[in-house]
Amino acid sequence: MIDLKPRLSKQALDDLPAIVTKPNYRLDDTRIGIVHIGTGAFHRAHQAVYIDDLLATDPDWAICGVSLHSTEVRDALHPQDGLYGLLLLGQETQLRVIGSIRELLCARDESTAILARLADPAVRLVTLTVTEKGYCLAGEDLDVGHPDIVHDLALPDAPCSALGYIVAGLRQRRKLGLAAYTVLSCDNLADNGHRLRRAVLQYAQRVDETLAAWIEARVSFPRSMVDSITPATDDALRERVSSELGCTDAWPIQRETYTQWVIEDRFGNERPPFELAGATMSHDIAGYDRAKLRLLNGAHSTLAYLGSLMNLETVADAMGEPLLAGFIERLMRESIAPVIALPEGLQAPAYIDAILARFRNPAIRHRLAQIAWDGSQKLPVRLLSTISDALAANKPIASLCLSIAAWMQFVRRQAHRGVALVDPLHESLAAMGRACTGHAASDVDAFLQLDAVFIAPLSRDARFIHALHAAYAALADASPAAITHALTAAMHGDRR
Ligand code: CS2
Repeated sequence: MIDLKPRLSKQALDDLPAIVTKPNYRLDDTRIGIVHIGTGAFHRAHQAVYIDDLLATDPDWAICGVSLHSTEVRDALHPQDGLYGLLLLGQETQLRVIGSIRELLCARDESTAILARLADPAVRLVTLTVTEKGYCLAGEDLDVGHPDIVHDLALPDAPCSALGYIVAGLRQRRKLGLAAYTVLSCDNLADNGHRLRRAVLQYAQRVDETLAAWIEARVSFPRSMVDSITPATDDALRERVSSELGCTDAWPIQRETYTQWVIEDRFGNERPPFELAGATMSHDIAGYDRAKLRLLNGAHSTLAYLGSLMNLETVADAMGEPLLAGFIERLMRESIAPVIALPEGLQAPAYIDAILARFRNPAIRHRLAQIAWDGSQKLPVRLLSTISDALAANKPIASLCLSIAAWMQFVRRQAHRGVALVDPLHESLAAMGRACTGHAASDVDAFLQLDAVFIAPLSRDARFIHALHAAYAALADASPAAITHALTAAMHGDRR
């Protein structure tokens, strides 16, 4: 059937149904103040919405969205004047049109325009959501063998990585005598600002030592904690949003109603009044990101691997399985919460209750397969750091090790089925998965050789290795029956 609906655009705004919330500012009155690298769903569901709330009072903070690799987002949103629908899924649903992304550029063919934006004095803030792998780290340090870093170090004025662009922009600013911009990581990484700063300085050091010193002295890298569950866009969402808008939206976004953003208030240049849009400005956010990554994301990844092995499809489906839901709840309450220092004012029981309710949200179909992506990057910050802390405190780790063993079994199953993993280490993981025989000690020991994931001293800790062998063996052939058995055993193991 031919779709006769007009495309979502500036012109179409006036004719949108009254029930749709629209930008409460004139798009043409705004000016770009932020360059954001990584225009994926999370950015458009989270930061772009906070900025959309601010533009009526402060029109100088519109966003220039930069995609590093794919042209898809730009090509979808350009004909829509950067506008897109955001469906908020809670007890009631709400549809908004977001207008804060006023320019879209793709590094593939608009590198000069991106560098010009980075040198624009009106840009005072560069933000990024490039996911764990976009930081090009090996452990805590810059991965100097990473192909993108090798490329950028050879051609620092024609970069392809986020670090390369950040540094190329700062280099121009220094040359032009302009103030530096603040660089704010909005990625779901522990200590995201510190890690980014370290990687930027290590990279800049290799480009030009005096530039590295200038960056060290002038650029601030605040930390931030971001939280909002954002399932990937699918055709059902495209159809639903386009039909509710009465115009075609090529790339709408969906997310839960809940959203949180805690930002360290340490900006070297002017910043948007984020607090007016509901963000929390703080001087100590370490506790918040630890709590979020280890409780919410640690539980999410566990659900993703165990749930996928049980042939379940979504987080809500997994939470509908009483044994798995019970395991997740105990994992958070008994294995994770007791070994993390929570920030003042954050009460673990209430925080965990809220996470469980969010996971059960029936309005959201958050696919476990999406959360299972990039396990090699996610497990260290989400679960392995908790295991290290639990061992240091002499606390039980059987349940936590079951999460890690479930990932290994998941890798093994996908490899044997010939299903490609979405993971920067997919090639080595597939080879390892194919070589797995089901013998716990040899399979687990092969995975432990992945030193980008399992870092010493944890990877050599006899208690960890022993618990991991036991968890992997308990999952046996990773059939749903074996998993049921393993879940029960792990919970008893930790209680002994
Ligand atoms: C999820 C996160 O995909 C994943 O790995 O755990 O994206 C999660 O939904 C967000 O961090 C919630 O803020």
